[in-house]
Amino acid sequence: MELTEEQTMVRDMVREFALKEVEPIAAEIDEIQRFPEETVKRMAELGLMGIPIPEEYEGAGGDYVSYILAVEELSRVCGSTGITLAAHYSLGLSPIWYFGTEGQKRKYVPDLASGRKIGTFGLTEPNAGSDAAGTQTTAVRDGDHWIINGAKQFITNANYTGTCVITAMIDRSKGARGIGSFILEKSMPGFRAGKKEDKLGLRGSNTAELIMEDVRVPAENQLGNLESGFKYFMKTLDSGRISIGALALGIAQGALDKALAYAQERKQFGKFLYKHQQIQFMLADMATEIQAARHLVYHAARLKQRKEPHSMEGAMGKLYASEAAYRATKNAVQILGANGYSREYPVERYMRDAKLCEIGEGTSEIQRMVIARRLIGGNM
Ligand code: COS
Repeated sequence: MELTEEQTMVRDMVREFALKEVEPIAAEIDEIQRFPEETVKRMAELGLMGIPIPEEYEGAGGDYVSYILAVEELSRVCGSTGITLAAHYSLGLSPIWYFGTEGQKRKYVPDLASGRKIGTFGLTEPNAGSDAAGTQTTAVRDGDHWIINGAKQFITNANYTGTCVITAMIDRSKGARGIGSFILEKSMPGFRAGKKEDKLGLRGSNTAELIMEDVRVPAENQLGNLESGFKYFMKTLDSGRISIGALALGIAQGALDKALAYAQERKQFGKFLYKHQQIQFMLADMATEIQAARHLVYHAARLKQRKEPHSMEGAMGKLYASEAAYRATKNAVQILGANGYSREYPVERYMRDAKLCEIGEGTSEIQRMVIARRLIGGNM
């Protein structure tokens, strides 16, 4: 697929880093659910934590497609590392970068873009998952502060976050229009991470609760106003879904890499697996779906880069790539047979990791809803 010279350079650099420093620990961090702080530090040194952010704000001054390529390449060897970067950049840093005031950007973006701090996004709650507007966290005005109370759930990077953007209900009578967005710092009294989740997949990524008890947040930390708070979160998800598409794409490609290698090593009935037509068909379907997914995800990324609407295209990329990744990883396990089912080989990890892509940042059902709404709205 056509990439610029710079995009190719970023992809190759991340590929090399991923193979040398990420893949060797991928099984271990999955097994013991260890967040790889050393990898995040290295990603910061390599400028990966804020690829599309200008150098003036301590980013790498690259483009959005390069960032998507970085998520894909990391996920090709380790989905946990891929989602750590995707959640940090697309969900934690982006709302401040795209919707913050100049003062908010100057205060928060450099620490995030340089990787000195990790970003998080607090939307999901025990009763507000797919129904994003169902938030029960509240923000009550007190002079020049907001007092925030509530709890967020399944928050990626929660135990390691420095800066977090969250939603809170200001005026329940207004529904989604009564929700505000706020920037919180981990150091604010009353703000803490809670229980870490024990997950099926992406076990090297950190997922935990965020708890807010009478957190006093300065009024200037509100992101936008009451009219825009919820919309900024929805727009953040529109773009975030492109990075989950890239996560799925990387996982699927990684599974195909492993299945292809195995099919050329393992002999059954006197010939290599890849010479059996059933295996060839599986590999061909995997490769075809991965290529289709890549077109959809890169297309959405290019729209985002050109600042064009990409809500539907991002949802299509995420939906297709996630479902293709789950099928591809299941096939990879099947091709490796009993070895595929064993933890000695990485493909069972790929399959567990792929499942999250059909759930996080909007389930496949939500993606279909977003796509259908755009179709009915005539935006095709
Ligand atoms: N961009 C800009 N504005 C948007 C938007 C988008 N993508 N999606 C919705 N909005 C706006 C609407 O235009 C509406 O504004 P007005 O009242 O001014 O017309 C407002 O937000 C409320 O929208 P709507 O009425 O459509 O809200 P719903 O409660 O029906 O829910 C969905 C909309 C389902 C799309 C939303 O709840 C959603 O995306 N849910 C999934 C959340 C998710 O992905 N969670 C995963 C965890 S976060 S990692």
